Amino acid sequence: MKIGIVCYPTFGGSGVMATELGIGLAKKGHQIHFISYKRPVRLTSYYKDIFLHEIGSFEYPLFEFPPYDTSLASKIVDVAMHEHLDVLHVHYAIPHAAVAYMAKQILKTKGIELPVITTLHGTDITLVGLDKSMSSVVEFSINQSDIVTSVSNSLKEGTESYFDIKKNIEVVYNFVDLDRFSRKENPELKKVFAPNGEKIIVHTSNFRKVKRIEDVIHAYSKIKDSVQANLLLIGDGPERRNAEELCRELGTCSQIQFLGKQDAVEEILSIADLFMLPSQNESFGLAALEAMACEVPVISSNAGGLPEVNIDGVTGFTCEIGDVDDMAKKAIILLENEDMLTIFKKNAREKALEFKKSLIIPQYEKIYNKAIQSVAEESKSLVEVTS
Ligand code: GMT
Repeated sequence: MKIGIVCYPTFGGSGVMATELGIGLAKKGHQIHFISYKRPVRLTSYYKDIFLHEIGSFEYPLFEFPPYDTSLASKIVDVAMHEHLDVLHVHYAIPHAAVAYMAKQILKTKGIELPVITTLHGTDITLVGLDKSMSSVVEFSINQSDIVTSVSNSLKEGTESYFDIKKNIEVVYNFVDLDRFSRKENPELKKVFAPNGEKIIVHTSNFRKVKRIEDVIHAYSKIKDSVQANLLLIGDGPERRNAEELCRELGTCSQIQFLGKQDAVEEILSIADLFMLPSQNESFGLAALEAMACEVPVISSNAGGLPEVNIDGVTGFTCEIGDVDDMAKKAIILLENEDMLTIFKKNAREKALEFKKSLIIPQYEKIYNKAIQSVAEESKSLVEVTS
């Protein structure tokens, strides 16, 4: 199949998933056309069946905001026509689902039927999509997609309760590359971050408010009173400065390292004992899954789809949002009990196996075939009615 994939190119989960999906599909013999405003960060190698079409930014003195939507729609039309796309898969509803609808209508006038699949990732529904300034377009464009998927049951239920959805939303979980994300012991690296045999706690995110980084730091400052542990914070974003301030206030700076954005996250996860993700909202929690694949138990909030990934009392613990006392208490129980920690590490990897790439990619292939078939049948019946 010739598959167009529209995504954000950044470190965020939706871009990471879209890129990994494209790479996985290309390895299975499909031709992939990424349409994005930059090279996706996870697209680091050359693949003969992967093509990148960058959306340019159109500057003109009249435009306070360059018209991304119009440039993207034109690009989709161009790629669909000239590369003969069989299907278009857009990741993150805003504005991609609406733009895909526009491109589909333009292509129709040229006699081309392009099936469109929209994958909802989380904040496009739970945060940005719910804003009154966006919601009518989000609802309309979800209903206009040929097939809609969401990355967890929780996100599906949320979308159906927030909007008037006429489509069946299919749940296709996020996936992880279990070869890349597997524990590879590295005593030398461990020594760098834990020179006195301290436990290592890790958090990775885009440091947005929704991640509640302050809860990681508050919980850590309680944990360290009972257990010798250091905290590694991976990623960057708007909340980093506040997080740094908080460490200074709490006097924990010497045991907390801000590592910034990292490409080889799996190397750091491989030396970790515990992962923390106390988010206010999390449709799935890809970062938690990647940690679990590296045998790292997770202390998370119970927001959104997190309980579908992190099983309370098995792969880690899920706590009420903001309950840093409970998070610290559960972390201490785990870190102080070697036998329990070993079992949870094993359980975490075992649970991650349910989200392996080779199980999830065929689900998308099936969805593409279904969309292609139903669009073909629709246009056939339209021809029969009009002739
Ligand atoms: O987590 C973010 O803020 C980034 C965001 C994105 O779309 O890039 O992540 C969302 O999509 C990921 C991939 O499907 C999910 O694993 C994250 O849970 C989800 N984030 C939220 O719902 C906050």
